Formats: sequence, C-alpha cells, structure tokens
Amino acid sequence: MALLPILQYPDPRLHTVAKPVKVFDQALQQLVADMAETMYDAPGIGLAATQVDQHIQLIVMDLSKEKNELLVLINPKIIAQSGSQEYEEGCLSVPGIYENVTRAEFITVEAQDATGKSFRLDADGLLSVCIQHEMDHLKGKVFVEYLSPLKRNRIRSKMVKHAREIERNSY
Ligand code: K1U
Ligand code: ZN
Repeated sequence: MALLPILQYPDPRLHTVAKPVKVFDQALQQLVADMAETMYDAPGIGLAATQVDQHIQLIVMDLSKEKNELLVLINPKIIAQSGSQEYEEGCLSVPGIYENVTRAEFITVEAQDATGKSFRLDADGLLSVCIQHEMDHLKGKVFVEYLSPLKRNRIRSKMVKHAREIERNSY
C-alpha cells in the first residue's frame, strides 16, 4: 500500500471532471487500498479519486469511530433527495478551512462496490453531507465554490501564501 499526495486548492486539476469506471481490475483494487490508507493517515472521513489526481468516479469513506467500516462508492448517482441541512465542512484539499454549506438532508445513492456489484444506500446527516461533498469532487467542484467570491478569494490567497512558504522552507 502507499500514501498518495493530496492535491491542494487552488490546484487546477481539482476541477477535472471524473470519468466512469468501466474495468474492475487489480489496479482499481490497489487504488482503493491506497486511497483508504491516505484517507486514514490524513486523517479524514472521505476522499475522492480527483483529490489524488486520478480522474475516475471513485470515492472512499469511513465515518466509523473505530475506522473499520470502509465504504467504497464507484460510479455513484443520487437518485432521490429531499430536505436541506447546513453543516460545517472541511476538506483535505483545503486544510485548516471549515465553512458552513447547505446541502440536501436525505439522499438515496446508487453505486457499485470495488468488485463492480451495484447497491443502493439511503443516507442522512453527516453521511449524506460527506457523499455529496465527495461527489462534488468527482464533478470538479470544491466546497469553497459554495462560498461568496470574497470568502473564496481570501481562502485562495491564504492557500497560495501557505504553499509558497512551504516551498521556500524546503530549500
Ligand atoms: O477532503 C475531503 O473530501 C474529506 C473531508 C470530508 C468531509 C468532512 C466534513 C464534511 C464534509 C466532507 C474530510 O474528511 S475533512 C476532515 C474531517 O472532517 C475529519 C478528520 C478527522 C476526524 C473527523 C473528521
Ligand atoms: Zn473535499
């Protein structure tokens, strides 16, 4: 297994639209394992393939306390949604930034697992928020795009400044 580098906002590759997964082979199983390890190490509760510069419709998540309930969503589609909820979201591609975002409260998702088997999942609360956040990544959308242009630009400047400092300190 391997830890994968996570793209940092405002990296333009975060705006790439992911393609559907068609082949469920050993390379895909390896990517799932590497993404899970990367998510647990970060630590985070979700990770989309887009964030590790792999532009396929693959998400890993684990909302359990013991970190032993890995959920793999491949080619996910929201087939029903209702209600609305506000949640203070974070993102491994925008570290240190937490902002309120309003999303659907209840969703039903259809997806495939790592072997290609289809399943349906009803989600509410944080699970629903996290699935919608990760599915946005697959569409090339980062959660800061829900914020005002003023807030978004402040976050962008902060991230660019932070990246420059890291680069300067590495010499
Ligand atoms: O970058 C990501 O997409 C992962 C992100 C998922 C997420 C969290 C909260 C709301 C919406 C989406 C994270 O995991 S951020 C880190 C985080 O929330 C967390 C980290 C450690 C323990 C518990 C939560
Ligand atoms: Zn994110």
